[in-house]
Amino acid sequence: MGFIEKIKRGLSKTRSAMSATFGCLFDSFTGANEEFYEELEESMILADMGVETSCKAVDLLRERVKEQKLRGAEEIHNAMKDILVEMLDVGDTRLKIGTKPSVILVIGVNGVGKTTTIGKLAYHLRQQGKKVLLCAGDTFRAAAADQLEIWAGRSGAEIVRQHEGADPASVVYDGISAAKARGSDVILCDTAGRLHNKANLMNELGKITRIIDRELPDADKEILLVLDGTTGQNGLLQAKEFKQIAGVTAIALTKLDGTAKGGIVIAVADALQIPVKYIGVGEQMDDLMPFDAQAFVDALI
Ligand SMILES: Nc1nc2c(ncn2[C@@H]2O[C@H](COP(=O)(O)OP(=O)(O)OP(=O)(O)O)[C@@H](O)[C@H]2O)c(=O)[nH]1
Ligand SMILES: [Mg+2]
Repeated sequence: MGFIEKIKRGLSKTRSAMSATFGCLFDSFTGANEEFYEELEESMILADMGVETSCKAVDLLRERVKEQKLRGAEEIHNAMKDILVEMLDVGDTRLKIGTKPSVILVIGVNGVGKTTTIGKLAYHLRQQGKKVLLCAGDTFRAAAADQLEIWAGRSGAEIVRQHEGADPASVVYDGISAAKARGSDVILCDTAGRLHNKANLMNELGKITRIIDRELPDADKEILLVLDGTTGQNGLLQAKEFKQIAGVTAIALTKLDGTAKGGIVIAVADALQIPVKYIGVGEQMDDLMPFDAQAFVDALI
């Protein structure tokens, strides 16, 4: 299956919801009047683009329609798509992992899909010929490292783990030493999502990033925040917290195959001004797609 087909299939729920609202609106288009703009904004909010982002998108459209004297449904439809693509363009969507090794620290709350995303990402990087090392920084429960180990086996990555309850920063330290010794290209660090409170989380992530900065001062680093696409605006709130706490550099939105509200991707990129670099559209190894704004908007609308 090609890239476009795959992304369309992964977003099929959002796609059909959007065609029922957004699509219908353009099908019955009689002119760019106030009612049209209001309904357009409503259909975006329904797709979870968020009130602020939807409002901004429609305002931009109004301006463009006026400036460029657009009239027909198709012209306006295309202008709307262009605006969404522009709003999604908030930075380079490729991972910055040029140094050997480079580090991707994967963070996010409980159950959003961190470990699965690491597994899929490891596979994706292995396909590009990279030597990948997984670091089991979620030491909260033994099963977390076991789950990561299964993904290491599937994707052809190596893994460094310790016992349950070990200090995550020390696992990361071990991971970095192993990567240096073995000549790994990329270290992918898993972390626990179930920390009791914000102070706790800040403390732990702080310790991990200090180790990374100390041991690999010149390496490329990404702090990849994983968000569950089905949690909608709540995910956006989480993201804002993590942005403050951890200095997020990239976002992966998961489980978009399970939601009709994929507009959350646009809300997240616009509200945080952090690029979405990957989207998850299933549980299989190849169900992680590098994010492409144009392909995403084409698949959505
Ligand atoms: N449908 C679908 N399911 C997904 C996707 N990504 C992850 N999942 C599922 O979501 C569930 C949780 O995934 P995990 O990777 O264990 O999540 P986690 O963030 O590591 O969870 P904790 O370690 O408990 O914090 C699993 O059942 C995954 O298979 C996706 O893109 N689509
Ligand atoms: Mg996990």
